[in-house]
Amino acid sequence: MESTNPNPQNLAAIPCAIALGSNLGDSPQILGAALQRLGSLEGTTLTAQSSFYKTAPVGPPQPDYLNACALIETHLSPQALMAQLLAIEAEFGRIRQERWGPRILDLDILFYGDRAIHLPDVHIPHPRLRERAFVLVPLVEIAPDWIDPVTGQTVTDLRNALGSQGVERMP
Ligand code: ROI
Repeated sequence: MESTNPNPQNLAAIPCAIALGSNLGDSPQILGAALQRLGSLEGTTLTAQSSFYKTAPVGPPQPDYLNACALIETHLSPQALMAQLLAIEAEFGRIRQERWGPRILDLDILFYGDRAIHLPDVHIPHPRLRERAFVLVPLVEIAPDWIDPVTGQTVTDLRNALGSQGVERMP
């Protein structure tokens, strides 16, 4: 049916990198289920997932986080993908409250192909990814050679510039 075809022009799927984080509830279960949900989004395939990492909280004192990254290929637009990620967060009970507060599930778009996108609620690449070891360490596992379109550096370069303090790979 034409109206429900997410890709009527058969455009190529765009590779995207997504960050996942949780520090409330059963975080390993939550991240596992969220990864499955990413792969079940319309017009979207989950192509890689990192290990899970226990990470020291950045921001105000709060419990340690569990972080991971995923790669997807999607036909969704950046805005539609963002809306779907917010919907998944809501399914898991996340209420967007305190800006730097603890959360059941946080999903962020890190990269959308090689595009730089600035819309009122969508900023891609994620503006703080270069200063966050809890993002770069999992990401280097699955996308070491991805080039950040803003700096021209690879994810490996960015991680090496930052180190991996406070980030511990889970067995
Ligand atoms: N700190 C860590 N370690 N991991 C996160 O996912 C995370 N997310 C956040 C803030 C509050 C910035 N701190 C975090 O949003």
